[in-house]
Amino acid sequence: MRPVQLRTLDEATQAPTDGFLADVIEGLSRPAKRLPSKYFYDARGSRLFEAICETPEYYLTRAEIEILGDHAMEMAAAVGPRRIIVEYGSGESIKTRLLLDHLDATAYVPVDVSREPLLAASAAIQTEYPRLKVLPLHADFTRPFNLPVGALGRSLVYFPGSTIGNFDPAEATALLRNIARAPGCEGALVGIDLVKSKRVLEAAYNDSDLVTAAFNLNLLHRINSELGGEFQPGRFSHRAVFNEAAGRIEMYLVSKIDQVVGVGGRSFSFRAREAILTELSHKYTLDGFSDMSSSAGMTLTQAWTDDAARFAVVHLVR
Ligand code: AVJ
Repeated sequence: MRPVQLRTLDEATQAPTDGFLADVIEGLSRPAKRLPSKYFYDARGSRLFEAICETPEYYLTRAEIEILGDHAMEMAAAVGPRRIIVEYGSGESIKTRLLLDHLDATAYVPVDVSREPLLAASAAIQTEYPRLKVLPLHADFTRPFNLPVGALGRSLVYFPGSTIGNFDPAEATALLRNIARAPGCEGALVGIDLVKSKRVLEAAYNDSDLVTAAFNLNLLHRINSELGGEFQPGRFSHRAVFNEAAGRIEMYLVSKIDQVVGVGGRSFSFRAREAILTELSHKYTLDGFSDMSSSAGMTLTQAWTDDAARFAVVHLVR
């Protein structure tokens, strides 16, 4: 097949990473330090995430692919024909193909903060689906953004991968409310990871090949290369624990020693064993997610799970 040249539309107002330095300084200045998880996904981080999906412990992606393989036709029937599909956090768009094969969509708008993977995935999709209008949008979907001209009409938000789990309940509700209010948007297909045993969950975020550890530590490499940070990543270790009360995996980078690290002309001190929170990954029950959707003005009308009921794809209608 002939490769296709595509241009990403950059949301002009603000590049997705403009706030990187400000967010790092703000997060490391807090008494309980944290860094936003959206900065994991530079080119290397995106590759590491794809590698996580291949580890035996990280069941999420395989479970979601199983669901799409078994139920994409029912999903397409629920969504209806001739829709614009707007995908949040599209990454490699692997799962999207399973949907597009059944969906009779008019346009596909992948939205991602990571520019190169977005472009590569969009070009590949355009080659494979020549009649589909592919309109990549390089943007941060947590901020208001405009759909590209040519993608106006009835749309569906496709939000797979349990990325919504990265947001705390208030933020996730706000995100769903924004989806519900977007002009032309009729609803969403959302992938969520379901609550299960602490053992299985913690294994998924502590794979034995240490790919997740490398993914977590990549944040420090990225601060070094893009912001002139002076982290020595070997002086931090990866930790992921399931907080049962909050129903979420919490991922941290833990300082191995007392140390001071410079970033952007400032210095931050870390005590031995002090932790930086780098990611939350919420696990839901179907009832809990349905309640949250209702409070955002959306109704959960259908849910599909894999055979082992580890993961769900739900249809929300506004
Ligand atoms: C891409 C946000 C869905 O939370 O499971 C994988 C990211 N972090 N392993 C998740 C991730 C550690 C992932 N999401």
